[in-house]
Amino acid sequence: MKKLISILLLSTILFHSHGQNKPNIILIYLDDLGVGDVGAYQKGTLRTPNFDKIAKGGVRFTNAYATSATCTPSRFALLTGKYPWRNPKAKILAGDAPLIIDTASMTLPKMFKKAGYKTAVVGKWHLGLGNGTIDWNTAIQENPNDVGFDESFIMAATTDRVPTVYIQNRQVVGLQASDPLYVSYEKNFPNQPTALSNPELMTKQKWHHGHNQSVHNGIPRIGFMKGGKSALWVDEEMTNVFLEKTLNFIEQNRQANQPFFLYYALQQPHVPRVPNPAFVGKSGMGPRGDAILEADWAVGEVLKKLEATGMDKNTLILFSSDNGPVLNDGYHDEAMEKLGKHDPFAGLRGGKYSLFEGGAKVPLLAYWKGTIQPAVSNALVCQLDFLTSLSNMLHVSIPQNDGLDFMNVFLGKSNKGRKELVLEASGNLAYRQGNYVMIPPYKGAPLLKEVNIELGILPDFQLYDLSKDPFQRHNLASSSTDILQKLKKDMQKAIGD
Ligand code: NG6
Ligand code: CA
Repeated sequence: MKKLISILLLSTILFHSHGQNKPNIILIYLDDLGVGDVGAYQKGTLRTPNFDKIAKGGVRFTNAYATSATCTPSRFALLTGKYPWRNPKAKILAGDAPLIIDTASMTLPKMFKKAGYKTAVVGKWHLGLGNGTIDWNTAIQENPNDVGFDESFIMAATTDRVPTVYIQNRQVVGLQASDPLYVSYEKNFPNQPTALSNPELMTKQKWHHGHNQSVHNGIPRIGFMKGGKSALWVDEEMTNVFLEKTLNFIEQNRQANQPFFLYYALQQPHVPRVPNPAFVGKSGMGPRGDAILEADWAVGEVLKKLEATGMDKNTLILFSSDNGPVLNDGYHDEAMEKLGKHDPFAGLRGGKYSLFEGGAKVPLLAYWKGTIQPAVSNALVCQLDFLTSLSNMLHVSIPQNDGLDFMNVFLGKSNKGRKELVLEASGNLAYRQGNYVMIPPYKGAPLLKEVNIELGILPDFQLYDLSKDPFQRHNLASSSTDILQKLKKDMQKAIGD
């Protein structure tokens, strides 16, 4: 008996010292990927074998949400566990906006560090940098490394915003002192061409709305930029650049037998969609479809790496998107014209920017070979809960936030998800409770014309029963008045009014 106890003790110690009880976590986060863009959801016609491998080998959530219908607020909630509408700065940010996460607050990577993990972000940031005006030519203060990431290799904002450079930790990559980089979102620099003054520079894509300021790599962008020529990225190479950093980080930690958290934030299929030539024409749907196939390939390379090293059995992959899909988001890239029968929206009303389901409803997959049993879950889940859920799994105590512990739901062991959720689009809120969603009255145009998306904004209350009406065609506000009254009251409570 004594012998057995000491063997057990010894194996526990060994087990712990090798960190094997702590799974690696890879959060794969796409930009504007719709539910219908993941083949496994069987809503569209695009085939995504690697996304599907995750979907079919893990839990595929059919009732999953980002907190918001745009990037910055969704990412803010993802990393802090706080509702983005509590932070007035959590709006789509310019490329030179200051960091909007309080460096003193708890974050997903900080929580992992408390548990002994190494942490990294590779890809799209869009949560601001610096604490005021930013000088791109010196070490950047207030960056991902100040909110819990040991390593960062990022683009500042979006692929359609300047500066079009990579930033590794605090430095713009490849910058030469002889050609400093300047950025402005207010006015152009003297004698610098723009898409308006020099339309001939747009050799790769033309703007449809917005996106008519500085031009780089034949593509017009938002914001003005000057200099930094040696540091400017080549859009077609971005996937390989981010993938290489991702694989290196995984390999380093494998060699060190070190548990890690990797936030792999791919740029696809946000505009401008500029896939590597290897993927051009592959989808038959133009650049949007090709960009998704490129992302699917990159995710496949990560899976291959995990499988080849046996790390797949000790790695939890969470896969999702920051907001719903959009077709024409400001460039002439044939996203609409070449769509065919594909449906990124999975039939949902609205899309990116919208309070309707198409805005914040996203694909969400959880995969952990040998630990998660393949399943489809219709539990109501939200990315807001990742921080709290994972902290409980790792027994790390964190200050309370808006998130709740649904780790058993994410692991497919329970089907009891959220009872309620507040969704956000452009600062406006909707309230979900059970199968009902209520959208209070808001002022403004109901349709975002340029992108052809209904925003969910109407001058009257809207109430939908998603169990019977997932596409939000029947407003029950005037017929189900009791339910409406209850949701009004409960929403006030939820937002703390
Ligand atoms: C909008 C841009 C859009 C996209 C979005 C941010 C215009 C006209 N539209 O303002 O193209 O960049 O911001 O997308 O400029 S997000 O996914 O990062 O939230
Ligand atoms: Ca986005």
